[in-house]
Amino acid sequence: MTAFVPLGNEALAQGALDAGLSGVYAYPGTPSTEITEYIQRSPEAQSRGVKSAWAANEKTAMEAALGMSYAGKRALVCMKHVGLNVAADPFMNSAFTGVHGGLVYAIADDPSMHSSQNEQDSRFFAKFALIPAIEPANQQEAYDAAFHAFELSEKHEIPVMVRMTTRLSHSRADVRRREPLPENALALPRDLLQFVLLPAIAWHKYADLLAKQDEFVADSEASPFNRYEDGPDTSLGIIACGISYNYLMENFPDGCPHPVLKIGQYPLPQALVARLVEACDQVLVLEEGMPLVEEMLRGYPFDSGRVHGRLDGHLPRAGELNPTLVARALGREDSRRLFEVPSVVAERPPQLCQGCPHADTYRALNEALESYSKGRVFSDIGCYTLGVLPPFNAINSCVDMGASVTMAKGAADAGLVPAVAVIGDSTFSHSGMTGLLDAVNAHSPVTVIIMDNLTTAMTGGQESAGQGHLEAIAVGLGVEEEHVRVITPLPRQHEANVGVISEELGYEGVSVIIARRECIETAKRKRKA
Ligand SMILES: Cc1ncc(C[n+]2csc(CCOP(=O)(O)OP(=O)(O)O)c2C)c(N)n1
Ligand code: SF4
Repeated sequence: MTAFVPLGNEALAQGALDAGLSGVYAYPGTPSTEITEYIQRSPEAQSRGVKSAWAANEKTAMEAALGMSYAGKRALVCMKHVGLNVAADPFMNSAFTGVHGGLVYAIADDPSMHSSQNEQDSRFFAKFALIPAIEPANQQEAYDAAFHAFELSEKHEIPVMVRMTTRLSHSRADVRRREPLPENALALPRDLLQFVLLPAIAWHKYADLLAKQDEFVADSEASPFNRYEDGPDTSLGIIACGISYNYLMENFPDGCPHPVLKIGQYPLPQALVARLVEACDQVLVLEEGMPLVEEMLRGYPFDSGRVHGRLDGHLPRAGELNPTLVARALGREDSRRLFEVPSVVAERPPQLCQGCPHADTYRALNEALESYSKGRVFSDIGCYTLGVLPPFNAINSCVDMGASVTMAKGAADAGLVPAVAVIGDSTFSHSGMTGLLDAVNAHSPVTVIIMDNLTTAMTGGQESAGQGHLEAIAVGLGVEEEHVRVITPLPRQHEANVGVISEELGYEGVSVIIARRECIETAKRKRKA
């Protein structure tokens, strides 16, 4: 078939389309966003009617995909690593229900936290849920992973994770496409109680899941994503997982002299691992993220100090790997050009765009708060988190999506009154609404400012689920209508906005101020289009 030069994310997306995808369900988050955007832009997906609207959050996305799988069709779910925390409930339970149509979870991890609040390794989640995971090493494998994952998923009636990482998601290489597969027809599961996790059924489901584990290992032993490459120098054997295989090979352009076990499918292929461990004196484990494989090898009788990696300082304990770090771990530091950012690239702290509506909201909020002690603004995650930096110095927390409203409530419960939450429109519909209901039920003295820039700006301007409904949602959740206020964050409205915020700060109940003006970047893009 034809070749093309996609991002890793785009390769996975095209692979899913070619593998007979009927729907993608996702909430945006770097580095995963392009998977869904690619499908949304694809003329082929449009002509086939592949479903691809953004969900309100990762949990709703995963459950909708599970519903599509129930109806017999192939569904893909995409999110960043922290999104999987939000979707953890359906994720874990879907391993018990199993699937009907193929179900693939594309989870993009962000080691080194380029655009994330923490560093996690989703392979642990796959292990926790006892489901297979595929970790592509390059763009071709990302494309092929979609086919393989859907095949595994339907063969074992189990959801399958495809774990991506930032560098693979966001770099390009040529990929050869395969002959596309047709989509599945609409069909109900043979057993109409398959998805009913009542305890009596869940007992059996758990037994089924445990019974499948040996089959998963057998599949891993034979997987095209796992490969044993022999080498003459057995003083060291190397286990290279996912993209770290490429970092290894960059150090050995003429071929690696050591035996290498390339890992791209989990659970670990036990026989292949045993072969390497038995053949070599020492074992170096290269893995992007956390030392999952290294931890599994440690503590076994064969270990006795022979297993090296992130846990014994051969590689840094945290952060992304790169060819230079791998060269150092191999004691070959001088043998190759080091992977360094050229000094011509000047470091520049992130900042709000000139003319950003959030800047005007923060100026008004700071002035309205002048008469109170500092430290009472709980923020959320979005462009507005940049309000932590000068010249605003406006916020005091940023923990996880939705935590602004609930932390403000808890602080108000403790006596910090007024307590302020600032939350974007997308984050509010993702996970702020339930916290607002808690605040209403407790009549907590909190002022919630919804920074409504009419988009999900931070991840590139996707539509936001609550758009057009925010006032109705606030009132529907029980906020009194007179305390649902709308302001326009513009310099010429500054005095009026300070006035509204000051009034609501003085109200000893729940108030919601919607600061509404379109993100100027989204507006520019719309004008250009
Ligand atoms: C659980 C989780 N999912 C996704 C993300 C990625 N992400 C960070 S902020 C954000 C939404 C930003 O939109 P909004 O709240 O409207 O604020 P804006 O950036 O538009 O100011 C997203 C999707 C994340 N950090 N955590
Ligand atoms: S992208 Fe939009 S919301 Fe984000 S800083 Fe720029 S103008 Fe503000």
